[in-house]
Amino acid sequence: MTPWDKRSDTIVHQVDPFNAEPPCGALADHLVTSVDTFYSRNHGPIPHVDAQAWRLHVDGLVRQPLELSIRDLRARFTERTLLATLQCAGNRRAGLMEARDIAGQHPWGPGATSTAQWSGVWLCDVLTAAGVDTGLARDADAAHVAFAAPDVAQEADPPQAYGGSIPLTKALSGDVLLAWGMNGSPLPRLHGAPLRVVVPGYIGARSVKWLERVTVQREPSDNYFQASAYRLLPADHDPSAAQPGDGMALGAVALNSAILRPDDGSVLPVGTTEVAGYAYAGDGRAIGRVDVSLDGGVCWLVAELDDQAGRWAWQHWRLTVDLPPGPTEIVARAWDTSAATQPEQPIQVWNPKGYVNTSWARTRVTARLR
Ligand SMILES: Nc1nc2c(c(=O)[nH]1)N[C@H]1C(S)=C(S)[C@@H](COP(=O)(O)O)O[C@H]1N2
Ligand SMILES: [Mo]
Repeated sequence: MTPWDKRSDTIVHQVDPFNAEPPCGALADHLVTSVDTFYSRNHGPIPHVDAQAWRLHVDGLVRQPLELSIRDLRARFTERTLLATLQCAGNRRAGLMEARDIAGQHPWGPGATSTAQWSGVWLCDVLTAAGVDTGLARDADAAHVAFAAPDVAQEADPPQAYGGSIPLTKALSGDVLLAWGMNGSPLPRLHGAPLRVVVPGYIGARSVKWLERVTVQREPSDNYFQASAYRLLPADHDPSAAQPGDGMALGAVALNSAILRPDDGSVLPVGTTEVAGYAYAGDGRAIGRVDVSLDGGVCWLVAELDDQAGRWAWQHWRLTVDLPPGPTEIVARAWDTSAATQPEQPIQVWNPKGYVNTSWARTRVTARLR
């Protein structure tokens, strides 16, 4: 049995803390990922939260600190739904590891991303009720909203409960959800019940699960997962010697895509086969086009792209290609609406902690005559 009711073909990177992704074919075709397929990323043990006793604390630079039960949240604020893709910053790390070693990190494939229909209340409605300091709101770039959770990560230095932050501008922009529902059902414990943050367009790490406290403050969170982890270090930086604040904090997701079908290493008949995948542009941009090449990027074919199902969801794409006999590496690259595209090789974006592999999607297949 796969833990946490995940599908039987789940790729489990670690049982405790639980870290798992679906085989990539399971993500093909479906705009919304079912809960049993949705990836799971945890830095500590899954906490038991007593939903009756639980309260959300809203404090910091607010005029009216709040303490809200789920019932209060439901009664005081309008329920909203948000279709949003979550993507771990470690998605596709395995591709970086093939190019150069990365120590002590899970080799995530392209399945550390999934999409759900989330329900709950807008964070901005709750912050407005708390009366965010208007002076701050005018200078919102200089301020941050920190999220705190109870799960203690032993891997953190020093061991500490999980947390993170986002800029106040993002928090007030709308679309950041405090979610109690996932795909029309109550949010499962594994995915953050009773309440989690969903920060669409940002790396999954900011979508804090088992949320306990929201704090408006002048500085980003000093939590390990904001100040030390989820930072893009220069390629020559020794991660074991890194200090808090080194490198770039990751926030907005970068343009990315992956091939979900055929599986890497497939043996297929010579002739037509369908290539399918996802593309995701991240914060504030959309996918403009996806191209596929069978000859290492000399000639490109334009894939058929699904309509965008909302600002914050990935788009699936597909293309029927004609496979010649023998081995072929199929590559794909997405373009966003700012005409940015993906870099060719993983080594070009390699970094010591293995985040944000935005290089071309690749799958190697062999075609045989029937
Ligand atoms: N409290 C808490 N929230 C967390 C994490 C965690 O370990 N603890 N992991 C983060 C990371 S790195 C990701 S990618 C997403 C994964 O969400 P999921 O497990 O629901 O897929 O949750 C984020 N929120
Ligand atoms: Mo993540």
